Amino acid sequence: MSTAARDGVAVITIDYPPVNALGATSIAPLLAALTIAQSDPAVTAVVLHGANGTFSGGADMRGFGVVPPPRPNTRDFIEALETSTKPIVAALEGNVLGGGLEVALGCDYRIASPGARMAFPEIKRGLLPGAGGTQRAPRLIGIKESLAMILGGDPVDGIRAKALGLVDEIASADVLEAAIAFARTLAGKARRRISEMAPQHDAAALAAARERAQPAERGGLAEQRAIDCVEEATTLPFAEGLARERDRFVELLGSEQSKARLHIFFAEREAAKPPDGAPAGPFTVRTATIIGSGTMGGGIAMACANAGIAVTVVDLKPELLERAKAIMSGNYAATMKKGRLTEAEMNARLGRISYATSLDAAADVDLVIEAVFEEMEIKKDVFRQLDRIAKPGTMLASNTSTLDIDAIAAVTSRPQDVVGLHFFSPANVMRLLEIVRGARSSPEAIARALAFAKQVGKVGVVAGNCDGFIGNRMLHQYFREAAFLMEEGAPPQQIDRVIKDFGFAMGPFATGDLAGLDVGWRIRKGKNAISPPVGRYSRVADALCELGRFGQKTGAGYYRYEPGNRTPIPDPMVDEITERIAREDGIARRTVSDDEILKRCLYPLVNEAAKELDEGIAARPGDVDVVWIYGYGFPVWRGGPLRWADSIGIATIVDDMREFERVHGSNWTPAALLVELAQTGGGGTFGAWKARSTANA
Ligand code: T1G
Repeated sequence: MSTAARDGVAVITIDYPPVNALGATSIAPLLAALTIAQSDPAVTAVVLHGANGTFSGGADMRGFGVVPPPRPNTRDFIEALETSTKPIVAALEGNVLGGGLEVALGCDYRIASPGARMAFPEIKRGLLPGAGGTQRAPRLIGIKESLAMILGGDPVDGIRAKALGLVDEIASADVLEAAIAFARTLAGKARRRISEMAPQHDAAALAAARERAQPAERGGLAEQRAIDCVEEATTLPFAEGLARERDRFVELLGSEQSKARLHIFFAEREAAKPPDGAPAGPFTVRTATIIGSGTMGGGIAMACANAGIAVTVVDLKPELLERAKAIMSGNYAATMKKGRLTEAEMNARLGRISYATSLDAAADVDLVIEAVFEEMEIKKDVFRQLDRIAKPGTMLASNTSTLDIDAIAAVTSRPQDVVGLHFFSPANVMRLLEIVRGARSSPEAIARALAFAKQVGKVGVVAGNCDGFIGNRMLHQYFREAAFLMEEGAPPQQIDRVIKDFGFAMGPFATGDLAGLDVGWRIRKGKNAISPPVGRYSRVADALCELGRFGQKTGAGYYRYEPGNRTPIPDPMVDEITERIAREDGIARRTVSDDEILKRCLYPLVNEAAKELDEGIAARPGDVDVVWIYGYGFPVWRGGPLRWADSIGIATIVDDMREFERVHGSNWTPAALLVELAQTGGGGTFGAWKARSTANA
C-alpha cells in the first residue's frame, strides 16, 4: 500500500495483520507500489514503514514447506529495493524481525523509534537469515556484532541499534514523520547500498563463535551454517556469499531440526487457544492475592508483579511474610546486579507486592491463587474460606501439583470459577503453566486462565484433571522405567549420560537429586495422590530416602556431592543398594545398551501421552510437546516427545514396545492410540492425528 508523494517522498506501507509477515500476498502490493514510485517524476525518495505500529515480524513462516515456494518472496522484495532508482528510507518501530530486518538492510537508511525491537530470530527457528542478513549485517555492523545478533536471535532496541550502526537516526517523536523528513534531504543524492560496502574480517570473533556453537548433531546445525555464511561475507564477493546463504537456508528449511522448532513455535500459539474453541475473551488481571508465602507463593507473586499486577501475599505468620519479602527482594537485587533490571524497575515491582495475614485480602481481587502446603485438607479449608470471602466472579486457582482439583472445587459454591494453575519452580522463571480444567470449570474460566498465562509471560497449556496432569504423569513413567534399568544393571551415570547425549540438560537421576528424592517418597507414601502408584516401582529411591539420602540437599542421593559442589559423583554405595534390591526381587543383572536405555526412558513418555490424548487429558499432540519443551527441558530441536516419536516412526516404536512387553510385562502394552497410528489407516503420525481430531471436533 502506498500514499501519494508528499514533498517528493512516496510512503509505502507493509500492511498484513497481525504481524506484517512477509509472504507472496503481502509482498506483491509492495512491489507494485515501488514500481509506481520509480516511474513517478514527482517522487525523489521512498519511505517504507509498517502499519499498526510495527514494521514486520519477518517472513511468513506459514508458507515454509509449500511447494513450489511462493513468490515473490522476501529476497525478491529486497532485490527490488536495492535496484530502485530512488533512495529508500526504512521507518522502524515495533517488531523488526528476521526478514523484516533484512528488508530494512536493503534500504539506504534506517530511522528507528527508541523502543523498536530489531532481531534475527531465525536461529530460534533452526534457520539463518536467508534474505541477505548474513551478508549485509557484517558489512554494516561488523562480524562480531553480527554473529551476536544472528547466533543469539535476541532483539536490540533502537538506542542499541544506533550505537551499533544498524540504524542511522533515532526518531524523537513520530518515526514516520522523521523518516519522511530524512528522505526529503536525499533528493538527487547517490544510493547507499550495504552490499557495496567492504566487510572487515574478524578471525577472533569467528573462532570464538565456533568455540561456543553447539555441534550440528546436538541441535547446532543452524549455528554452524550461519557462522559459515558470516565468514564468507568477508571472503566471497557479495553475490557469491548471497548464493551460498540461499543454499544453506534451503538446507536448513528442509532439516528436521528446523521443522521441529517451527512445530513448537506454532504449537505454543495453538496451545494458547482454548481447546474447546470457547472465545478467549479479553481478560486482564489487575489485582491478585496469593495464599501462601513459600517458594511457590513467592515465585508466583513475583511473576504477577513482573507483569504489572498489584499482588498481595497472604500467610498466617508475619515472620513468614518477612522471610518471603527478603527472598523476593534478594531475587530482584540479584537480577538488577546482572544488569537485567534497573533499580527503578526493581522498586516498581517490589512496590506492587503487599503482605497480609488475613484471607480478607482476597475479598476484592480479580484472581486468587492458593499455594499452601500440598495437603488436601489444608487446601480445602482455604477454599471454603475463599468461597465465603472472595467477591463473585473472582477466579479461584490452586497451584497444586498432585491433588484432585475437583475435590478442591467441590468445597466451594462456585466450582465453575475454580481451576488449577500448576506453576513450575522457580515460578518467576519457568515458562510453563499447566492450566488444570476441573470437571465443572467453565469455558470462560479456562479462557481467562489462558489469557492470564499470556499476561504473565507464561506458556499456558490446558490439562485435564488426573494424577500428574500432562507433564508429571508422563515423567512418572519415565523415571520409573529408568529406575528399573538401574536395577537391571545400568548405573545411574550411564543412564544420565544417554539422556544428556539425547539433548536434555540432565538425566533422570541427577534431576531427582536436584529436585529432592523425598518429594516423590512423600507422594508415594501419601494418601493425597488422586490415585496411589499403579504397578511395581523400584524400591531403590525409598531405600535411599530411608537412609536420609534425599539428593543434593543432603549431600547424597543417587550420587554423592562434595560440600558446596553440585557435581554428581558416582557412589558405590548406591550400586550396592541396587544390587541388594535386585537380588531380593529376583532381578537378573546384565549389561544394558545405550540404545535400550534411550528407548526405555523415552517411549514411556510417548505411550503415556497417547493415553492422555485418548482420555482428553491433553487436547492436542502439540500441547504435550510444548509442556515438555517448557517444563522439562526436552531438546527444542527435536520438537518434543510426540514430534520426536513421529520422526522415529510410530510403527517402529510399537514394534519395540511389543518386545519390551514380552520381556517386562504390561507396563509396555502400547496405548490404543499408538496401535491405531501404527496401522496404516491410522495416518501414522501424531501430526496427522491432530489434524483429523481437529477436523472431527
Ligand atoms: N509468520 C507467520 N505467522 C506468524 C509469524 C510469522 N513470522 N509471526 C507471528 N505469526 C502469527 C502467530 O502464529 C499467531 O498466529 C499470530 O501471528 C500472532 O503471533 C527470510 C526466513 C512477531 C513478536 O521468527 O516472534 O524471517 O495463533 O501470538 O505475541 O531470513 O509472533 O493468531 O493464528 O506471537 O504479539 C522470523 C516470529 C521468521 C518472528 C509477535 N521471524 N514471531 O508476538 O503475537 S523467518 C520470527 C514472533 C524469516 C528470513 C527468515 C511473534 C511476534 P495465530 P503472536 P505476539
